[in-house]
Amino acid sequence: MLSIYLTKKVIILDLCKDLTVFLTGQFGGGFNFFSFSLRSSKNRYNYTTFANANNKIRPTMTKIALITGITGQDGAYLADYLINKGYIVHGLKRRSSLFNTERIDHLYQDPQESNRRLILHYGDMTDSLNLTRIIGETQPDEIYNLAAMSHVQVSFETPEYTADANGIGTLRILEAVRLLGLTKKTRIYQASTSELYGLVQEIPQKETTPFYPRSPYAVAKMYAYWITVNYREAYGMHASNGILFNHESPLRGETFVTRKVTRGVAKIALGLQSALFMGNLSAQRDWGHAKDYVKAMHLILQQDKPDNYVIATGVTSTIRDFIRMAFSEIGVSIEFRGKGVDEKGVISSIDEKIFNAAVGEKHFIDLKKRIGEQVISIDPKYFRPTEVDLLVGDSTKAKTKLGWKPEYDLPALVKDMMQSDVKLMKKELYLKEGGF
Ligand code: NAP
Ligand code: F7E
Repeated sequence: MLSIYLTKKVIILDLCKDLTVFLTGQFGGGFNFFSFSLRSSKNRYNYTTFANANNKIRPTMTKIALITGITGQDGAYLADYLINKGYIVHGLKRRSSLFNTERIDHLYQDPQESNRRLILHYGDMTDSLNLTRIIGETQPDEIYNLAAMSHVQVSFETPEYTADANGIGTLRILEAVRLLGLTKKTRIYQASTSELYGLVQEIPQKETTPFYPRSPYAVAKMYAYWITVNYREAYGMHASNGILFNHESPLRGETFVTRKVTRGVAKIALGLQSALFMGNLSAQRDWGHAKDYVKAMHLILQQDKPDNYVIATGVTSTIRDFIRMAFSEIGVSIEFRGKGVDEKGVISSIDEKIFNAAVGEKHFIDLKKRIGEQVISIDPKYFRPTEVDLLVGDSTKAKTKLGWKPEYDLPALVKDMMQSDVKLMKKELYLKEGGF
């Protein structure tokens, strides 16, 4: 029986019990598109036809991506990016006692909605049966394996779990694709890391630099790196490693150093916190913006051949520098005095105009009283048993082969994070003042 539903954007034709056709389109301006999808009780096929102003028609099939770690920083930016490119995105999320989808809530669509672009599945990297079922059901064109226990220091406390989720978890994905007969269809992106370089053997680090991992996290990621290469070589799979250097954003987890600093500085500015306790301030990192880095992940899977790519800015700075830059974004100058565990950061001056514009006049008087006071201290509990002292990447290969170029430099990243955290902490202050 044929029934027709009209909504603002979609025409839905229920051809029979098992077959539905969705028609969507956008016309006008210089660019038109028309797409239709067929959904049977078992499968869904999506087709999109683009026509430009000259009416040259280029039909393309809507791609399906599966993102593990979709609730994390990178997963959220990548899901947004792919949905805007017309993908249907499936995401693996862990069951938790509280909602853990805050970073992707703006993309969420109820399961009852038709023609969904984002579909979430419960799962875990330690559960092969679950991963195999989800990959079988979703038949992805691209898998982005971003799920991991991603905190280096925590990996010293949970080494076995880290090896399982980060190392064997990657094997589970690769093997599921192979067993399901998807080796020719499904391309795989593995979230490899600059932590592989650890005790660096070369400066800057590039694709050919030998690895020397320095944490259970990095050792697990080393297994994941090589098993990805092995499946590529053994079974001809389109499986690639993105060796990404540190990338941050307003969505960065609160216990990574950059976010800890931007949140802390915003709280100190608003009088919500008096000081920040830090670990090794001399470590050097090559920090980029996560928004730029997820574009590289996508580009890597669009290449004819799978490969390994370093994604980095090529600029390295100390944690101390990052702290200075975060304070300076709100007009506060910090002077570091002393060495080792006795090092401290003291407010040396405040630019009233910059502070008032960034934070607000009403908070200036209180912070001004703190000039000369200590706001940064060292707590050795943040020192790691083995540290990665210096990372700086050479992403020439990505720039030349992928055409990848980051838009954000470090000052632009710090500005984005500080603006976001000042706004967030103002909300916190408002709630606190309201008695919550
Ligand atoms: P993140 O914010 O910590 O996100 C990690 C994601 O993995 C979260 O969605 C988390 O779920 C999920 N996850 C953790 N353990 C899992 C498990 N056992 N099963 C299923 N999901 C699990 O990390 P990120 O910064 O977005 O990084 C993404 C990936 O890139 C990670 O693999 C990381 O190791 C790697 N990487 C990151 C950087 C960087 O600088 N950000 C650099 C190089 C490589 P919950 O939300 O439930 O915790
Ligand atoms: O530490 C030092 C710390 O935790 C950076 C992950 O995304 O990037 C990340 O790993 C540096 C280290 O990131 C504190 O000792 C000082 O030298 O922000 P982090 P990470 O360890 O570099 C890589 C590329 C990944 O793959 C990982 O998944 O900062 N540091 N004081 C501190 N670090 C923290 N967390 N907290 C401090 O108080």
